[in-house]
This record gives sequence, structure tokens and C-alpha cells, in this order.
Amino acid sequence: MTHDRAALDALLTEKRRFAPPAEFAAAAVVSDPSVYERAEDFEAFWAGWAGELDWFEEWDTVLEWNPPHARWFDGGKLNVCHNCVDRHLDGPRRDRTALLWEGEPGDRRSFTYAELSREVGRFANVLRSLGVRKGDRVAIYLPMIPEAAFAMLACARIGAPHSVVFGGFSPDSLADRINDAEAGVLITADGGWRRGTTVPLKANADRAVARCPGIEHVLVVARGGLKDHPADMVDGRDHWYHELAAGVDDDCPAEVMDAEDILYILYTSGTTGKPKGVVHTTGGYLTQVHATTRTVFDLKDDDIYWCTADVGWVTGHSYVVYGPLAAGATVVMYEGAPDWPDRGRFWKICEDYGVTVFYTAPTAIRAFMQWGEEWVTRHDLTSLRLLGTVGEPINPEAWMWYHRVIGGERCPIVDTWWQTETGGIMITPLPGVTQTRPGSACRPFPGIEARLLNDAGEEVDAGYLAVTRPWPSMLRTIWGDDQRYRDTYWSRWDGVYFPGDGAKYDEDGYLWILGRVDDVLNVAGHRIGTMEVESALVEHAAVAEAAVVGKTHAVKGQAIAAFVTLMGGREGDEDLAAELKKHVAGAIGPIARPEAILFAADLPKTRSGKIMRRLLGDIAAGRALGDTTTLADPAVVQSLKERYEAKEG
Ligand code: 7RM
Repeated sequence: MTHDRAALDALLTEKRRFAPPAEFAAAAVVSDPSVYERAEDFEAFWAGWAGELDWFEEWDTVLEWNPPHARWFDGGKLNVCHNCVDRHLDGPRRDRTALLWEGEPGDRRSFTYAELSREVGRFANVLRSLGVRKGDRVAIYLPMIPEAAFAMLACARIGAPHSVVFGGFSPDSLADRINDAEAGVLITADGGWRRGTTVPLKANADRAVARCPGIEHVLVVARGGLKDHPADMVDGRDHWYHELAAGVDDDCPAEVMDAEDILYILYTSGTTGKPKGVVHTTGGYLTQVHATTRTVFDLKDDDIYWCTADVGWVTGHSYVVYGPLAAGATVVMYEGAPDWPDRGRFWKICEDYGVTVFYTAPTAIRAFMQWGEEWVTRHDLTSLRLLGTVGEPINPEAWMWYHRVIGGERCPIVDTWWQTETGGIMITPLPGVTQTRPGSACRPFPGIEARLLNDAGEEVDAGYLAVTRPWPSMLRTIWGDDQRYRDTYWSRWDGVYFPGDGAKYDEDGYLWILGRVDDVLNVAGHRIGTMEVESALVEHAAVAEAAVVGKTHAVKGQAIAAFVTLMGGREGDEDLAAELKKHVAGAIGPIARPEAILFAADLPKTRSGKIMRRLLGDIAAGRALGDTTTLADPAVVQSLKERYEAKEG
């Protein structure tokens, strides 16, 4: 674990308590604490939530659990898009706003549920016209524009699993994901806006597709309003979305899907150089994201809900698209950066649209704290009634700032712990029930069972977080690699899920998530595998060996520090360091750019040749060196530490 003692002790002596305001609790979707006891029969609890969805055919069994493989609502038939769209068309929701979108330059589009239905139907028919059939994988590489949601829902409608790739990933990262999923169609855009310039998505997509023999069609959405129009269309392969859309109907029947048919694949970083394709299915996934959206975000029909995540991450899947639309909410979607054209952009959006429920990452909150309250206070945020955080532990100072400055001391805060793999929220307060503590994710959601275990599987007060019961939105496997699924998540204990996080209980049994215990970093709320960055570094001709560790960063939580040895006695200098940073950003994406590079003559290794990352982590964090007795040459690490301190100090 990367935490130092003092920080941990400070965290666990946090004594502030925040009870749900009486007025909030009185109107909340859940305000009765007995929900936890009632959910002890967890199958009945989840079946109750599943029953709120539209099923074409009822399930036979709630859960079939053959560890590590679960089947939820087996035999049931439904369609996710039908539940997010069609289901709302018969009543008053039909003409209510589903989507309120704002582009970075300030352009706006909005869609009622009836309009959403036509957009999605049309998109689905365009995909069908390209030959996409049930079971075919479709890659999506789009900016945060309405078509990103339309494309995902259209795939769900026709039963084609989507694989959304974050628009900030490099062409190589995109190509690896396309090839692994064997996608035949790629949906992209000519570009998108970020900080006043356009991101050349189509040009990136072209470079990726050059490495993807399986891609037959590239569907290109015209973002509109771009400064230039950077799309070179390849005859026969590339199609403008609006041209094909003009030739199809907007009515497309929803495929009848089995509860366990695949809804999507989403790649996430692990402890090897190769990202894992996390597989989510249909009935259980929608049940849990629906239940958590309704209860954790307390969503009601008149809420204006904004989750700032990009659809390229799981938070964008579960809590921008599927959860809130299944709940029939009004969803705000914003394309660009929080500091464009100025640092008040988010708060201007909250004011302009009357946002009532707001969900973001601690790293963003820490950036706002640094930018200063004046960017917030010039906007009217009195419409806000509930705040959420996700992606990494939130430090109590940031929690208190969020509570006071954004929440006006009246909004409950839900600190939600979950993962790409869990699909939906797992550990969280319930805003109408739980007395919260700044920095604690509080307790498992009803129906979820979590424990803290040691290596021997014994319960402890501080140790590995473990999920001890299956849950509906759990990943079902790793695409194409079930062995990796077993090894990564289910091999530490028998039939118990290992998420890769450490945690601690306080004296009242509240959970405090401490961070990853494996070689995965969390940089600005994004997961990055140290091995992925190391592989990118050693691809550079000058690099012989690389070891990557996290170092504490005031805003990003963690930043990347790389220790590098060079080929054939080459000397490292500032220019080479800059070149290597650029190389990594180009190979993976700007989010993986190392913050610090230290050239070393040698790296600390065990006698069997394994790089001791833990010691490098100690150096990068400025901590006292841990146990060095297993090193082949203890002098190596001591001299590295001195050089690092001389450079940083
Ligand atoms: C939703 C998401 C998952 C990792 C997870 C944790 C960390 C997420 C919290 C958190 C402390 C939280 N999916 N994490 N939420 N740590 N408190 N509320 O972020 O797959 O990208 O990342 O993020 O380490 O394992 S993810």
C-alpha cells in the first residue's frame, strides 16, 4: 500500500459526522435503515429490483453460482435499450427531456425521450445497414457528444456488444482494443473539442485501423462546428453517419436478448502490459445500475442529473447512460474541459441547467479547490441537492470543501466505491439513511457483502477488501481469457472476489478504502498499469529497462515516476527525459505521461532479477527505504535515493 502512517492515522481520527438533513430524508427514495436487513435475502432483494424493469420473458432462476461464474436471472429475456428508452414512451416521460447536451464551444442540443427513441432507432438501422448483427462487436471512439450515447444504445438495441475506447487513448491503444475484441465496425467522429482546439479523432482512428485487418466499416459522425474538417474518407470503408442516416427509417425493433447475453466489453488496466476486456452482460447489469442510480443518487422524475465522467470509462457507461436513462432521468452531458473558457465552466453549467444531482471525481474537486472559491461563488448553485464522488479515495479536506463550497452545507455526499469489474456501485452511503464521515465510503450497498481479509482468508480490521457474495452487475469473464479472470480475481481465496484494493474499518465498522495493493496506479481517477507504461518506455530505442511507480500528487492523487536505464552507456539528459515522456503519451495516451523520469545506472533487483518496485515507490514518495535485505546489491537503491532527492529537492 502506498500510504504513509501519518496520513493513515490522520484519516482514521476523522471525527466529523454528517447526518442526512431531515428534509432530504423525508423525501428520499430510501430513508428506512431496515433496507439493509431486508436485503440479507440478497437474491430476493435483487429480484425485487429486476422486477422494476421490463422483461419480455420472466427469468427461471435468480442466481446460479458456480464459482467463479455467475448467471443472474437465467432464462429471462429483455433488451437494455428498450428499458432505457421505449419503456418511458407510454407515460408522461415521453415528452420529458432525456438528454441536455452542451459542447465545449457552447453549442447546445437536447432530446426528449421520444426524440431519443428516434435517434437511437435510426442509429441502430444504420448499423444494421452495415451488416452488424446480434453478437458482432462494435468499437466506439467518440467525443462526449449525444451520438456517443445513441451509438451505445443502438448497439444494445440490436444485441451487438460495444467496446467504447476513451477518445484520449492513442491510435495504438485503440488498435489493440479493436483487435482483441475482433470488432468489425468502428464508430468515430471527425473530431471533438478540448480546451479550445479540436482533437483529431478520425486521423487517430485511421492510424489505428491501418493495424486492424478485421475492420470493414468506419462510421464517422460529423461533430459539426469544427475549425477544420480533418476527415480523409476512405472509399468503401468510411461512411459519414449523416449520409447513411438519411437513407434509413427511425424505427428499429429491439432484439430479444437473454439475460446473460453480452451487453459490452470495456478494457481496463491490470498488472500486465495488456489491458483486460471486462465483459458485462444484460439482465444483472441493468438491475444493479438501475437500483443504485435510483437509491444512491435518489433520482426522481424532476431531477437534473449530471455525472461528469466520459463515456470511455465505466462511470460513463453505468452512470451517464444506462443507469440514469433506465431511471427515466434528465441527463446533462458536457463535451469539454472544466477550465474552458474559464475555471467556472462546470458551475455555469450547473446554474444554467439547474442541476440537482452532481457526480464527479476527487481529482476534479482538488483542482477546483486549488483554483479558488471565487470561480464557484459567482454562480448560483442552490439547485444542487446531492453530491457524489467516485474513482479514488477522497481526502477529508476535499470532502469538506465539496460539502461547504459546492454543496452549501446542505447536500449529502455519497462517496461511491466500485470498479470497471463490479459494473455498479458496491460500497456507498445511502443519502437518506447514512450518517457520513468525510473520507469514508461507509458500508456495502444493501445486498452486497464485503469483508476485510488477510492472505490466509481470515477477517482482519485492516487488509484486503474482498467481496464475499456474487452481485448482479459483476463481470462475467475477461474477453477471450477466462483463465486470467480466474487468476486475477478469484485465486486468492475460495469463491471470494479480490478487487485489488486495501481498506480499513474504523471503530464503528465504517469502511475506509486506502487504494490499490497491486501494480495499478490511479492517476487523476484513471487506472494505469505500471507495466503498460514500462512496456511503452522499453519500446523506445534508447531505453534498456524501466520501472514505473506512483508518487503522491496534490491534485491527481498519484502521478507517474519512471526509473530508466539506457542502452549502451548512453547518458540521460533533460531532452531525452522530455522525449520519453512524449513517447509514452503517444504510445498510450496523454493520461499516461510520466511526471518524472530518473535515469539510473542500475535498478534495485532481487537476487532472482525481479525489480523491487516497492523500494522505488519509497524513493518517489520520499519515504524511508523499506526492507532491502533481499536485494542483490543494496548500494544501488541507496545511490538512487540520493540522486532522486538531489534532483527533486
Ligand atoms: C468506478 C471506477 C477502480 C479503482 C478501485 C479503487 C478506486 C474507485 C473509489 C476508489 C476509493 C472510492 N472504476 N476507487 N472509487 N477508491 N474510494 N470511492 O473508478 O475501474 O476505473 O477504478 O478505483 O482503487 O479499485 S475503475
